[in-house]
This record gives sequence, C-alpha cells and structure tokens, in this order.
Amino acid sequence: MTPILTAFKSSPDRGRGLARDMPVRWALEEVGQPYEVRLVTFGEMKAPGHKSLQPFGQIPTYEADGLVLFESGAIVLNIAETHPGLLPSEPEARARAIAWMFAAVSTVQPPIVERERSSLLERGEPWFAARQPVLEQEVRLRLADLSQRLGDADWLDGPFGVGDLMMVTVLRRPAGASLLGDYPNLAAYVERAEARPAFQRAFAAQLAVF
Ligand code: GTB
Repeated sequence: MTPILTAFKSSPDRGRGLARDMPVRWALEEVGQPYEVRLVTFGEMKAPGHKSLQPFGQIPTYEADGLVLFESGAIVLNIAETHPGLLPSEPEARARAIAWMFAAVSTVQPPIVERERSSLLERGEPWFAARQPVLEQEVRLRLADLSQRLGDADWLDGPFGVGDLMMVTVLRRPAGASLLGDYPNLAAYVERAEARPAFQRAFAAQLAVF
C-alpha cells in the first residue's frame, strides 16, 4: 500500500514548510518511498473520522499497510525503522540517533514554541516586553549548547539521519531560526539539510498545495 499522510488543505504557514507534515514528507523522500497526501480542512480535522486517526484533531496522520500513526516524530521513526537510510543498524548508534530525535522535540523545541506562543498570544499584556528577553535567553541556552556539540561536524552523530531531520525541523521554526545568525555552525547545518534533494522535493510538494 502506498502510505497516505494528512496535511492542511490551506496551511497557515503559507507554504513555508513549517507544518508537521513536512518532516514526514522529508523522511519519505529521503528513503525514496512514494506517498499520497489527503488534504484536510480545520473542520475535517476536528470531526470524528479524523480524530479516530489523530486523537487531538491535528495533522499529520500516517496510514501504511494497516498501521495508523500520529505524532510526526513517531511517524518519522517508523519510516526510518521500515526503510533503510535514516537509522544506523549498529544498536548503540541507533539509540543515539533516537536520543537526538527526542532532544529535538522535548529539549530544544519547548523554549522555541513558548517564544512563538508568547508573540502570538501575549502581545497585549502589560508584561509582554519584559518577558521577551527571558524567552529569548531560554532559546539561546539550547542553541548555544547545540552549537557547541555540533562543532564543525556536518551532522549530529555520523551520517545524516533521523536525529538531524527532526533537529533541523525544529530549528527552522521562526522563534529559533531568527537567532541562528548568532550561531554560524547551526545556520550552516540548517542550510546543509535544506540543500538535500529530499528536503527540496518535500518542500516543493507542500508548497504546491499552498
Ligand atoms: N506533536 C504533534 C506532531 O508533531 O505531530 C503536533 C502536531 C501539530 O501541531 N499539528 C498542527 C495542527 O494540526 C499543524 S502543524 N494544528 C491544528 C490544531 O491543533 O487544531 C502546526 C505548526 C504551524 C506552524 C509552525 N511554525 O511556524 O513553525 C509549526 C507547527
């Protein structure tokens, strides 16, 4: 069966490849797995049919050979586990690659999301301006440590893999990307990933929808 993923019929990111179908498309392109996309409206995402696939009424979902999955990280990991190319076969290297996926979504992403949330929802609050340097500093703390660990390597741990795919997905979010100029090796890391033909194909496919 050709895997089917869901994506926004009309993406609020206006084709910038920031919605969470992007890492799934990118992983599928990296491993050379063709896929189909079912586009959904906000209304359809909250209807019982879609919620039976994604309990929180979000995109993406993924259906492949009887498997139904949600959570972009879990979907990317499943793609990597069922196709060669994105996960090392050596057990310790494999465990470290998965650790980098978790680091991306549960250590680096939260302060980035919090900074975005604040600029979207808290602009009218009297304490908004005072809070911004604190939120920026929390993002910088993660970026500085990540930059130090990456050093002058091309990728986080050996060849490009799922850890890099998820980390770059997180670093592309606006509240992190806007600071990358101060971390030249991270800026170059994101650029290197975006130059990959698989990323380019995934980006073009989501842009074509917009
Ligand atoms: N943890 C889930 C996953 O990774 O799969 C999160 C999924 C998620 O947030 N989906 C969003 C959604 O369906 C679309 S991507 N939202 C509708 C809802 O919750 O009702 C959201 C998104 C938009 C813009 C950026 N960005 O600018 O960086 C990132 C993510």
